[in-house]
Order: sequence, then structure tokens, then C-alpha cells
Amino acid sequence: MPTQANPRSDARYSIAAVSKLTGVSCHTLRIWERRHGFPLPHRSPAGHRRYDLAQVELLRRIARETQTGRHPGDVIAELRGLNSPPPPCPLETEPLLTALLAADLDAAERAYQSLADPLPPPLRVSRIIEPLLIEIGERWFQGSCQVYQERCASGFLRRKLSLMIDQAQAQNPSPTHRALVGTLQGERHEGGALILSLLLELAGWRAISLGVDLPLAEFQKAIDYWKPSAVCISFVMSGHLNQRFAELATLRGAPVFVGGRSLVNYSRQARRYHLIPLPGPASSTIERLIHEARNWPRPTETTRSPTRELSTPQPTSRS
Ligand code: B12
Repeated sequence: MPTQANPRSDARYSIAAVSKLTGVSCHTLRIWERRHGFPLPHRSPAGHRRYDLAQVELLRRIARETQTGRHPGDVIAELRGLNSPPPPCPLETEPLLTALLAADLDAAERAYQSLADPLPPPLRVSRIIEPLLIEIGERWFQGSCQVYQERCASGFLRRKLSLMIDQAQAQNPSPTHRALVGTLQGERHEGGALILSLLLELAGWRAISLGVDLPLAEFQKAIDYWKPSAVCISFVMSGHLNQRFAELATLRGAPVFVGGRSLVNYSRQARRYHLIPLPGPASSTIERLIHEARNWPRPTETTRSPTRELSTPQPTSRS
């Protein structure tokens, strides 16, 4: 396990970038460094932490293991016994990725079907789609895949997600609650919102997808009209997050959940604005989302009005 910082040409990831790529907060990365001696970063000429790809990959693995309840110290100790870093994404997805990057869509379809057919939708997401989206972004970041390849591949994967959402909706004719899912203006990444929508549908909720890049005022109108039990906003880009949180705090009529890879370092700030931060993969936070939405408003919550039972919205007059 490469815990020691050897001079490596690919040591170019800042702590903020590593945090986003692994879902481990900057604070936790520094704590692990101090307590467990991993990851020991390289240093830039200005003294800033710089991590290499092997460290990023090991951190991803540690993050995955700790999400199952394991202690980070144990996982780090165990990995110290291994000599080689794990592959960047599960091996069996490689033929699918290769076909997608070559725009060989027939081969991609075959590869996807053979991987996906035996798996239920949540595992298709966690074992194929989510890791591949991350891997594609990683390759783009490293320059080993072009933007047009990334578009082709991520578009294929989003279409698979949309298909699964359609199927889940068809099998969920009497949803118990509604959630609005989308991103605010300036945020065009839809994958996280789609994954969350799918998991909500599978949990018996109706996920109303408002897509990406939507002005805040439209969310308020949608809350007023559909009376959802939750508003779920996905943040991938971290620009102006405090400003975005302040804007979201003006929404009335439903609890506002914020998630996405940017949240990992901004949960405290989100809470300050009475938002409910749920950093980490949707598969591990959805239960909390459902629980918190059902128990909203909290006894201390005075600024928002309560959600209502699921009912057919009455048309409102436009002003
Ligand atoms: C596809 C993609 C695009 C597509 C998006 C198309 C579309 N319609 O979605 C396009 C081409 C538009 C794009 C553009 C850009 N992208 Co881009 N993109 C990606 C890619 C490959 C996949 C994104 C994705 O779908 N991820 C899906 C899931 C797996 O990740 P997730 O969002 O974190 O969501 C999970 C959880 O966080 C959680 N979750 C998410 N939201 C919520 C909300 C709630 C309430 C809850 C409970 C949970 C939850 O659930 C999800 C599943 O577990 C990523 C790679 C990556 N690592 O994600 C880069 C990536 C996100 N992009 C990146 C960049 C830099 C950009 C651009 C700035 C590039 C440029 N120079 O133009 C622009 C910015 C566009 C914008 N303004 O938004 C960087 C972001 C780096 C950073 N600062 O964080 C990444 C990480 C690539 C990289 N490795 O550097 N991109």
C-alpha cells in the first residue's frame, strides 16, 4: 500500500479534489493522515497537499468499506497488507466502458445486458452505472478520454437510468409521498439526481424530476402546486454553495435535502441554512431522507410550514 509519499508525476490531486472523488471530507482526510498515517500526501512547491492516483483509488476503497460500518483504522491496516492498489473500477465493467468509449453501441448494449440482467436495479446502479460514471469523469480529468467520448458514454448510462425509472414508476402505481428532484441554475450534472429518483421510486415514493439548471423560483412554484414531502437538490459543482444554500433557505412548504459530491465539505454550512445535508451515495442516505421527510417539521423547526398528505394538486391560477 503506497502510504508513503514518493515523488510521482501523477501527484496532482488537491485535497478538495480528492475529497470530491472519494466522498471523504477534507477534515477526515487530515484526521486519517494524522491518526493512521494514510494518506500521506506529496507536497506542491507551495506546501499544499497533493495526492496521486493510487492514493485516490485506495481512499475510494476505504470509503466504500467504512460505509458498511467498518472502522477506517481496520480497513487501512488491512490494505497495508496488500501490495497493489485496486483496479480503478470493477474489472467486469471494462468491456462495457471500452465499447462506450469506442461508440460501439451494439457491443455496449450486449455488455450492459450481460452485466445488468442478473442484477436488481439498485445493484445495477451501485455496481455498474455509478462506478462507470465516476470512472469516465476520472479518465476525462486525466486526459485519457475526450469530451465527446465522455458524452457518448455518460449519455448511454443516463438513458439506462431513465429506463429503470420508467419501469419503477410503472410498478409503483400508488406512491405514498412525492419528492421534487433536480438541480439549481448552473448545475448541469443530472446523474446523481436520476439515481436518487430511481431509488425514491423503488422505495414507493413518486420522484418528480425537474431536471437540471432550474431557477429557484420554479422550485417554489412546484412546491406550491404539488405539495411534495421533500425537495431534493443535487450539487456536484461547488461554486457559490453558500449563496445557493441561502437561496434554498427561502423555499417554503417542504423540507429541503441537499446532496451530491460537493456536500461532503459543506454539510455544516447547509445545516446553518436549515437545509438537510445528506452527503454520500444515495443508496446509503435514502433511508435517512425518507425518515427525516416523514418527521418534518422537527419540533424546533419554525420557519417552514408542514408537508401535506399526498393528494391531487388543484390547478392554481397564474399571476
Ligand atoms: C456526465 C458528466 C458531465 C456531463 C453532465 C451531463 C448530464 N446531463 O448529466 C456534462 C458534459 C454536461 C458535464 C459538464 C461539466 N463537468 Co462533468 N462530469 C460528468 C461525470 C462523468 C458524471 C456525472 C454523474 O452523473 N455522476 C453521477 C453520480 C455517480 O455522482 P454524484 O453526482 O456524486 O451523485 C451521487 C451522490 O452524490 C448522491 N446524490 C447526488 N445528488 C444528491 C442529492 C440528494 C438530495 C441526495 C440525498 C443524494 C444525492 O447520489 C448519487 C448516487 O449515489 C462526472 C464524473 C463524476 N465523478 O461524477 C464529471 C464531473 C462531475 N464533471 C466535472 C467538471 C469539471 C465538469 C465541467 C466544469 C467541465 C467543463 N470544463 O465544462 C462541466 C460543468 C457543467 C455544469 N455547469 O454543471 C468534474 C467536477 C469536479 C468538481 N469540481 O467537483 C467531474 C467530477 C469530472 C472530474 N473527474 O473532474 N459533466
